[in-house]
Amino acid sequence: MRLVVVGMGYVGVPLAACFASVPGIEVTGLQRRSARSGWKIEQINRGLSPIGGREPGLSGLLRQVVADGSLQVTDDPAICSVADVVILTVQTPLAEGNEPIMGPLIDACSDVGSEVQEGALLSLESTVAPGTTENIVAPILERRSGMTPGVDFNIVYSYERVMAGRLLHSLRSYPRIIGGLTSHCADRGEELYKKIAWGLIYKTDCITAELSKVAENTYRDVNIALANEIAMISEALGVNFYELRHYVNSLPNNPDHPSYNPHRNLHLPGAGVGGHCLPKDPWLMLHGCKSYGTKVYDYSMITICRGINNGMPLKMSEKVLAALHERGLDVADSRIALLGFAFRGDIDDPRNTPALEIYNNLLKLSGDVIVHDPYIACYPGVNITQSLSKAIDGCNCLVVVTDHSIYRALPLDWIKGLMSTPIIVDGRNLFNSEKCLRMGFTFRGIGVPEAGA
Ligand code: SAJ
Repeated sequence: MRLVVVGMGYVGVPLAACFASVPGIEVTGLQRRSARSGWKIEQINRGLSPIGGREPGLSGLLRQVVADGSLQVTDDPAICSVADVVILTVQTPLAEGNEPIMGPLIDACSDVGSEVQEGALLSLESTVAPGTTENIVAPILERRSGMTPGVDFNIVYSYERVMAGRLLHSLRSYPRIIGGLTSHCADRGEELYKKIAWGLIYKTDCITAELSKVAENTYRDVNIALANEIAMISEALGVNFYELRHYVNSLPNNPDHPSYNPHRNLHLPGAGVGGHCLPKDPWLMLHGCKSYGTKVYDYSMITICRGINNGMPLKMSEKVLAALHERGLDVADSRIALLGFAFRGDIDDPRNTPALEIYNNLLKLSGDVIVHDPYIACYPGVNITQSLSKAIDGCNCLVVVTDHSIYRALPLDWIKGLMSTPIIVDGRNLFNSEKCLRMGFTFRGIGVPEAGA
């Protein structure tokens, strides 16, 4: 079988490597020589992963499949003309007004449509507004190929569920949802994904699969917003949110009998919600409803929750100002150090990171802000270092933005010895507030009542 994966990103790379490790499957990665990602072509063809951070098993698998010739990457779409399967994993970012930017997907569909061969299977894995496969992707493929989708070739929508930090594990073990343009298409999709997915495979239609994907992430975004709101209320009432969360989530949850178990899963509040999924997918859901819905629905909660999560970076900046003020310090004369720039702990992905807004807010006020991140060495316009002592040395306020594991183990006396004034603002509940107070720190934390409150 000849299989092409379009887009060598967080989804395409592990996917290509997994399929390439299956005997009898020859994989070609298709990557445009764009300024941002063109370098990945040579990087992967040297057997090196373009994905940083901790990704168990990925580097070894990639090295192996490139070495044995099962995987190579090209920038030439003509490879699709001899492909039995083409999987599209291109990004679908949002524009300013939270409308999807369809250019990359449309270009990829046009390239593939011109080359696709009769009988091929095309799978779209990118997260899209519900309705995109049938209303945008299929018509482009039909126009460019001159063939009838679902008859002359097959189309499925099967969304990726890869989690940064555990890309291979999630790709292989999580259940796979396959939406077919026709039931035959769905059957072809099942045959394909059974070769790499050990989990359950569910078959449905395209719109149900598309909506399931964005609903999956909207559920998480809304739950994080709930945690953030209850954390603010906890602070106002002098309650430690994390103690409260322990009690709320203590309700039993027996997966064998969920129907009569009052399951609760309060998520975690924090410095903000970043990444390429949660800030985007709720808007894709709403765009699909608006564009392809057969009736108007005046949704509100999802957009309000997006607003709550987007408001957390400002809450962090406010806590920094309050903590400095408590020590009689003027932010304009203060040096501030942020711990963490990646959008999530132990990865190197800075996309939509809340750290950028916190950095820019504080830089406007203090003029002296430095960021530490163990996985990110540079970022345009950001004063970033990978030396912890350089970041902390002489600073007046230490701000925890990302829950990288290495921060949990930092000795508080070492931190205090380096700082000019011992102030910690903790956006990820990494430090014990009572211990910090006992050691003479001024402490603020998301979901943590102020001392003496
Ligand atoms: N976050 C919170 N509180 C939480 C959980 C996350 O503030 O309780 C923040 C994180 O700090 C981060 C952002 O939200 O800034 C996103 O975190 P995430 O853990 O949701 O990570 P993502 O964006 O990589 O989400 C992906 C999603 N996977 C796919 O779309 C395939 C999501 O569906 C998964 O639930 C999530 O990984 C996961 O559980 O790892």
